[in-house]
Amino acid sequence: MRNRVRKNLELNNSKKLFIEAQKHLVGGVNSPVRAFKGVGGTPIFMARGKGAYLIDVDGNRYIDLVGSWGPLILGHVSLDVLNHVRRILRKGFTFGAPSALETELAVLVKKAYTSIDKVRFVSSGTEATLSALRLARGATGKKKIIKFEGCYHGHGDSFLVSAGSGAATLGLPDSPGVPEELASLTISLPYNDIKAVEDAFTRFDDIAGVIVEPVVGNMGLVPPKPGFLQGLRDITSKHNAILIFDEVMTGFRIAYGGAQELYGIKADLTTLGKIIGGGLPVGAYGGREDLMSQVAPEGPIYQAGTLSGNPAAMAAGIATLKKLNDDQLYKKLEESAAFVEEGIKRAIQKTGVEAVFQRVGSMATLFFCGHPVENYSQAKDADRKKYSTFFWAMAQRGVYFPPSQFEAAFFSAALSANDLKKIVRSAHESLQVLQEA
Ligand code: KE4
Repeated sequence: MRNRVRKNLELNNSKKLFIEAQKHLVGGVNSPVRAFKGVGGTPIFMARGKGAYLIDVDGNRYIDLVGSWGPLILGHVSLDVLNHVRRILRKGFTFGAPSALETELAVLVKKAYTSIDKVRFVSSGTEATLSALRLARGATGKKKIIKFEGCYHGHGDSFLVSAGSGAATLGLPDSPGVPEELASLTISLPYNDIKAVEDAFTRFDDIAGVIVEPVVGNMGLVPPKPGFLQGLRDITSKHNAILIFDEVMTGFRIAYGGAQELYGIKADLTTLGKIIGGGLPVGAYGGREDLMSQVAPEGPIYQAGTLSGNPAAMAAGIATLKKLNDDQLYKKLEESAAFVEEGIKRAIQKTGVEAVFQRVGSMATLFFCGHPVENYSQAKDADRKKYSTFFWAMAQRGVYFPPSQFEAAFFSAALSANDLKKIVRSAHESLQVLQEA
């Protein structure tokens, strides 16, 4: 059965709204990736989400494989989440005072993450990672931080840093506005290169910590090579440095206990976001008691936030995690994503298009290159033009892939068997479009 293909995707209302938006909002968006620079064309304005689907302002319906970049693992407007948020909102939007909901969500997070003794909620993943970095520096009295090329930890100054000239050299600003003095405290290394980390610790004795996406989503989906994460654990323990697992994307995504459950490694600090807010603004950092107890008001390391622990966001997170705490749900997610992986790999073979499909759990990326991707320099070999053609061919067939080669696709528990078949069929047809181009 062939797909219904909307040859010229009708985007007139998106076009009009984008023209208007650009007069008032920087780039017409509130986050750069939404401007579709990665795939060209008009950014698609969405009108509503419903289960596994997005409906845009021109009435086009898509199977949603972005899920707001990760939070919507249950799909759009999950009734359990909606009803709980409604109940809580009726009692008040925000108090600027403690509420029992914050404790309730913290208990759920701690049950999933045995490495977390204490939690602090914030309002975004960026707040979580920059707070965790301040804590690592404050607790160790050291200044440098190791991150990995292609990993994204939000827009905190210390993370907008690219590698210096050679491995284990001091970082350079990746954005105007980031002072060189600060960038030079960040060492940016190739992901999956444990030798480069060993060299950095040999070369520098003031490394406060290592922050890593334990499974990378932000250069496209790149899994850790066997031994890489354990290597980071061993090296940071040996050198009294803090191991920070940035699980903003992987937390409750690749397993209920995230990468730490999947790979059996305990981080010293963990950052979370996305899913724990069920679609409302939340971030969190947490970890060892001896570290977290140094954060204000218990300790001297300062961090605060007006809407931290916001009742509605807590309610959305509580309802989401309660629903997720079900092995059958992760089993279904794994089966769905594996079905799509198998179908797309078959389509790659049949069409002969040069592409590799990489996946961990319900996160995946189709790279348009001829080799597996283990780090950022390999990811950059991918053909972005081909990705853009693929993206629009899929959109015409009603499947919404991430509008960037360097982002992960996310599968939700709301996807039906027919949705999965449609994704595979559309991918096959879209790869054929590339083959015939
Ligand atoms: P936020 O500040 O966007 O909530 O979280 C920052 C962040 C931190 N750590 C990881 C591993 C992340 O993936 C993110 C944010 N992810 C991007 C998607 N690649 C958010 C989408 C966007 O920037 O609009």
